[in-house]
Amino acid sequence: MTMKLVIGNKNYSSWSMRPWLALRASQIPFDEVFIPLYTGEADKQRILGVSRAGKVPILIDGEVTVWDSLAIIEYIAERFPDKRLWPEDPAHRAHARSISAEMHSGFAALRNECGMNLHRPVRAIALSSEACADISRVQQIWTECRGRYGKFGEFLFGSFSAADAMFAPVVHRFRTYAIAVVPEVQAYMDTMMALPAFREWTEGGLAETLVIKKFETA
Ligand SMILES: N[C@@H](CCC(=O)N[C@@H](CS)C(=O)NCC(=O)O)C(=O)O
Repeated sequence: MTMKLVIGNKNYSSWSMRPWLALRASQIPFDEVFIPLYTGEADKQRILGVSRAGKVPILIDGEVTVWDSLAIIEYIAERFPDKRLWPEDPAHRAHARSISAEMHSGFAALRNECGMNLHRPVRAIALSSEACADISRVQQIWTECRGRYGKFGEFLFGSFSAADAMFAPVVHRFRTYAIAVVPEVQAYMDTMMALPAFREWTEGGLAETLVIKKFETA
């Protein structure tokens, strides 16, 4: 039976984007189930019907239900070891897991002030010092990875990995909010934006017409 990934709006749902990208970039077949976010009780109940956590993304693999973006990516990595979603070298893998966990649990100011919104016209906004610190830290993470693993390929750990999937929405945030970045970071962003799976998600998001008012900020 084909796995199902329950996702929210591609335009806004950065957590949905992460496992979707991990699956698609790894060419793992899955069916996509779209539940529009923040439309009211009926759609919320649909999400709750799949996972009592009440949030997307959710992966359904036969009898197994996995919720939360990073847990889903870990599950996929175990289920499809040949896809090498994490780097093979244990030290590189530990590094990839550390930055993925850091992304998953941190960067609240950047997330709050620069929500993912693919159809938002590109423009800069005034950011808090906390958001600026988040941006500096992301750039430090990416620059360090490129410096250490650049010889293996174009992505954070050479070939595409779970870490790239975890940071993918930040690429959109940096682009949309016209964040000034160093050349190595721009080169990495260009690599991500050229990835067919990244483009497919972006095109899907841009084709959506649903607007979530609370996310249409400055
Ligand atoms: N920590 C969770 C966060 C999931 C999350 O916040 N999902 C949002 C959409 S991006 C959601 O489902 N919101 C709907 C709601 O709260 O009703 C993860 O990594 O998957």
